[in-house]
Amino acid sequence: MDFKLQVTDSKSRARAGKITTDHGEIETPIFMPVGTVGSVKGVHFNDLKDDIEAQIILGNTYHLYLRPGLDIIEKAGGLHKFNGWDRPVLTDSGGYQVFSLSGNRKLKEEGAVFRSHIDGSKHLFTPENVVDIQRVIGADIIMAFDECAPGDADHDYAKNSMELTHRWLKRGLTQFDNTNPKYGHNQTFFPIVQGAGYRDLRKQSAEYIASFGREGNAIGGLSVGEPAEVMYEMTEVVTGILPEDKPRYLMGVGTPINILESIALGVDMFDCVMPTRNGRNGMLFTSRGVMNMKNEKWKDDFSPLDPEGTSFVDHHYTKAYVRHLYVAKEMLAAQIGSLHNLAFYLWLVKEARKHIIEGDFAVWKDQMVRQMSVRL
Ligand code: PRF
Repeated sequence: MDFKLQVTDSKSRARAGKITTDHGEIETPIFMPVGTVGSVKGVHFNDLKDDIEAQIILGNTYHLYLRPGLDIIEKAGGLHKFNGWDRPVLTDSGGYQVFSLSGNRKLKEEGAVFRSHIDGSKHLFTPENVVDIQRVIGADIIMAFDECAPGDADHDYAKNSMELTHRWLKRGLTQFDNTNPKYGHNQTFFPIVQGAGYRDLRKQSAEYIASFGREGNAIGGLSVGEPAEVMYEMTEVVTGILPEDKPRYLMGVGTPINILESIALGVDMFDCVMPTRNGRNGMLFTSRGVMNMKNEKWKDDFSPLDPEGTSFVDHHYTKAYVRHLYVAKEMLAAQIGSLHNLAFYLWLVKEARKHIIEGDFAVWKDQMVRQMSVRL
């Protein structure tokens, strides 16, 4: 993997860059649609590629390991061959999913013992085996195994959790550096900064993570229930320490406003279930604000879904028709909402990139934040 920092904004820490992988280029800042089980829920790959031009998608180690299982993925020749997505893929390590999804999990020095949310079977994830699993999946970018402390963790808990994450990182790196890709394309490994809502821990973690000089770095443990100001403050501490010449990935963030504010703080990569999950439920993000498509007010509004939208669905369907589909619980409603929201997120980061390059990012960002705060 290679990262070229192209432009740094003079009035904020925002950056424009380009990541090159064996599966193609990624222009940053970028949003990565979430494809948990190897599919972006409700969205065909031709729409992802040709309509909204997604450059990279995310998959989850936890889900893919449990189902369909590594034997099937390996037999297919890796996830790219299995699902037909030939652009870059990043896989999350399972650290976060084990804690948020599986019942009675137990943390040990060795790793995390957990029960499958599918059939209750017992499994162990270690910093080593999640590297092996991500090798089999064939992700272009592999994530370290970490513990994401709860948003309200006290300092003691957060410190111990961060130190465990650091010890796990060393083990994961050793495993990564002593194993090889399976399918002929290169893979890279991103460590993850933790430290909950504590400046001292965030600083310590960012310095530790930076010391490894890996090809990219991630910020975890944010957007887990803490106030947005805390998230921004922690992000600012960390981006002030992580190397300038490596991409920075803020995990699981966030709303369109969170994304613009974090780009201003020097973040390059994002993922979040929000566009697809909220899209399925009828909450649509636009450059003029948020629409609840189930609302009565749209019932006879025959204007296009989003006149300023970039996707086919924005111009082809009317608000009244899409509202009807949601009310009737048609699966097409969820498909339209997901595609619209992903198109909007990808437009937003592309536009941010354009304004960083043109030099008026800060002004544009403030204007967009105001516009997007409206409830339509
Ligand atoms: N760690 C990992 N994945 C994550 C997170 C984390 O802290 C978060 C927190 N926002 C989302 N996804 N491995």
